[in-house]
Amino acid sequence: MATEKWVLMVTAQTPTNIAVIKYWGKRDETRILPVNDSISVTLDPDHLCTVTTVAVSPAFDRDRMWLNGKEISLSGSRYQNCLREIRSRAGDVEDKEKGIKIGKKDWEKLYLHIASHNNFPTAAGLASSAAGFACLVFSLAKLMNVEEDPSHLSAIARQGSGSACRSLFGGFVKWTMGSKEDGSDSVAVQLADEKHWDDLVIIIAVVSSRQKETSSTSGMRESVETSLLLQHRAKEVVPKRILQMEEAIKSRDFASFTQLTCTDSNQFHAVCLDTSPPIFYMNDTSHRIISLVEKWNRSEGTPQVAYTFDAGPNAVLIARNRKVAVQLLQGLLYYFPPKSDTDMKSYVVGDNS
Ligand code: 2P0
Repeated sequence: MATEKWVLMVTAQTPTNIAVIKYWGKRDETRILPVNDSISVTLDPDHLCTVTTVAVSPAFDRDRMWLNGKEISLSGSRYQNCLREIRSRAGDVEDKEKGIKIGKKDWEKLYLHIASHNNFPTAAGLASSAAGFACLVFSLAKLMNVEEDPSHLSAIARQGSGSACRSLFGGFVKWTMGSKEDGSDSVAVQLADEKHWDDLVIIIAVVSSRQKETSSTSGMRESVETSLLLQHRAKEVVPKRILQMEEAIKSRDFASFTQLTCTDSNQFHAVCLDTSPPIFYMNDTSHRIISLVEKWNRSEGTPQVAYTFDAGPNAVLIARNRKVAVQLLQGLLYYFPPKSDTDMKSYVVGDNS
């Protein structure tokens, strides 16, 4: 390692992902191991993403991190687990131009500075830890020359936030729950790449920008402890649904994809209602959007739009193609006209054309 002062840095950008078969419930809280498999679609990198720069220098005296410009603590176990796992896999790094040589062992004595930004307004209530932890792990792996494939990296990102493991890949991604106690087989795998089904357009209708009252982490803990429906869902429903969804994605069967996506979202929210005390993530506007899409799909005779809602009231709408997306946006603006800046806004996030 050269003795003079230097800084080596890497910047990466990682999009968030939207689950079409939901992850809800952990069998191991520390390692973040889920009670069922899940499937998601990763958004385009230009939308709803995190940009992270990681830097290393002998001038740094401790690990530090800034999120959207504000310093945050790295003392939590989720950050510590990710940093430890990455450091333990660090390789030799050489930058001939700068005359920097870092040996494997040197990483134990070097500290990191991390700056992370979400390119999506946090006020929209869609900020997700998925893109954040995926980007952190990916950028650190690049900086430290960690020679692991994305699935192995996904198992590290998973320890930051469960859904983060799915953001290590583009396109359609499955998070396999795994069966090993140490979580080494609880990894993400790509089912289909970004180009496989690029007709789809994803529209996010921001219903409320308010912070959710129950975090996903505590909500799923309460569901695991109290909901019998969650047990039934994890054991009996999701395993079959995962196979059906894999088939629907493979064959680009939009009717089947829509039926599975909508039903799974509704069951996830039914589990939330079955939790004691019940958790309400959707509101009246969310329910009105569901009714609108259901009526439209029925009147067309064949599904045009799939809906899915995460741990909040905002609608994620997946249109079968660009033409349908335009009609959908017109419908949303007609039925939910924005009265002011703070009213519902729609963000088209999946339009590649
Ligand atoms: C999902 N959600 O599959 C589901 C659907 C929300 C509803 O993953 O505790 O932030 O960090 O593992 O990943 C949100 O949960 O929770 C989530 P932790 P995470 O996308």
